[in-house]
Amino acid sequence: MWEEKYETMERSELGQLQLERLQSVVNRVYRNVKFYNEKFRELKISPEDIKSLDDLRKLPFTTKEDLRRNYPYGMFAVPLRDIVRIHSSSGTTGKTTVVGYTKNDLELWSNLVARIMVAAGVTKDDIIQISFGYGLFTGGFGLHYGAEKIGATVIPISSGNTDRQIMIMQDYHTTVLVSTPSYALVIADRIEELGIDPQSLSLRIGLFGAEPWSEAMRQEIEAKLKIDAYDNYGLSEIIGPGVAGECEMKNGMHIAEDHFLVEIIDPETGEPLPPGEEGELVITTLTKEALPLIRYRTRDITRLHYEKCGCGRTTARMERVKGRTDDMLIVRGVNVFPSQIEEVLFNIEGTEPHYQIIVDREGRLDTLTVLVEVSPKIFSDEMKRQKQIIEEIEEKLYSVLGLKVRVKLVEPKTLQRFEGKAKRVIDKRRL
Ligand code: DLL
Repeated sequence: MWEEKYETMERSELGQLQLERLQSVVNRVYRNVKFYNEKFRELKISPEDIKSLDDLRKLPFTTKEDLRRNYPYGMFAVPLRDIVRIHSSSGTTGKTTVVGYTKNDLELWSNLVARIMVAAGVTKDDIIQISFGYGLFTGGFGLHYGAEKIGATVIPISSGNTDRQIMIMQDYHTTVLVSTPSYALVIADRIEELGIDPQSLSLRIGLFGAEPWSEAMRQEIEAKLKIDAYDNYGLSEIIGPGVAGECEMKNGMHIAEDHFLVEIIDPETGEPLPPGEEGELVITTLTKEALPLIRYRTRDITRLHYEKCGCGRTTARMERVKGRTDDMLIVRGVNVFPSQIEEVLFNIEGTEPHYQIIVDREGRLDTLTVLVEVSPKIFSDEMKRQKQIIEEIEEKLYSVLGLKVRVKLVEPKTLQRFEGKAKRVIDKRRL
């Protein structure tokens, strides 16, 4: 473990540490961030009211909208001269938000990423190819500094140019691939297409994150690249990657709870839910200096588990993210997460792991169409076989979603590929 003392802390001791840190951060935002100062006054609360961790629920939520309203630097808790780095969120759901780091924040970030890397079995002997975009996105730089921290060899290749990725992987003997899961699949497909035997590569571990992916997709990537694939989670507003990551048990992502206080709430009512219930993840940063956030609503849907893990860590584990409250589709009143469709598709023989979901409206009725690539063999097969596959997918989707979905098979390699986060849903109702 990278920071065993904190990763295996007795939960009562951890609670004490969290409370001290919570009191300190609440004090800091009250004094240094106008937004929080006003909010606290409005709600008639003062930092002294936080006497236990349960008092957290007295504090207001922070939303992405709040960050947007205070764009670009309004939420910073330190003067700009103490900020040494700026990143921003990917802006997939609107105007980007700006995040800042002090020197200490960068040090913390590197250590948190080192934790998730070590948890996945990465060591200083590894050669790590970072195929996340570098730049304003936190993926590239975040994983980069964590990898250097543990003393591994870093190849900062960034995303894109798949053939070059593969050439470097072969020539430089890459042992760890870091990217989005969808880009890992693109690389895996290309390796197959080029007739390269994945066993001839030195790859052994994949660290994937930044977008939702299913268990079936993990198995697909592991089989194609002959590696162990681990999930890791984070978001720019909170720090970037390093918030949580899987250990070798692959049984949920360990959250760095000594730095992040987590809750699950009902996204409709905002009420905290008991452990194990599914809902929206809410995070309070306990130690960040530049941009401390109180009860930040991530919009990510997951569950938390608190039992001790087989690896010995005592920190809470979050389940793989099911989706975001804002990419949940409501089709004829039924809630649909793209990840549910993915799970079905990946378990069907003859389909490729590339798909697109199209929501439209015909008259007053919403329609859901799923385009799925099939293997070249199926595509050239007789109509009967294709019809069977369509029926099989439609039936399985109906049983999972309770919704009639139209399935169309498309030729291999016709759907768009992604080097960063995949965009699989086209909602024509809003266009
Ligand atoms: O995606 C940070 C990151 C980079 C995490 C590299 C992991 C690896 P943002 O661009 O701000 O930051 O996007 C954050 O991405 O709220 C989730 O909706 C989604 N997300 C991130 N990791 C996962 C994951 C980075 N492992 C948003 N599973 C988050 C599912 C994820 N969704």
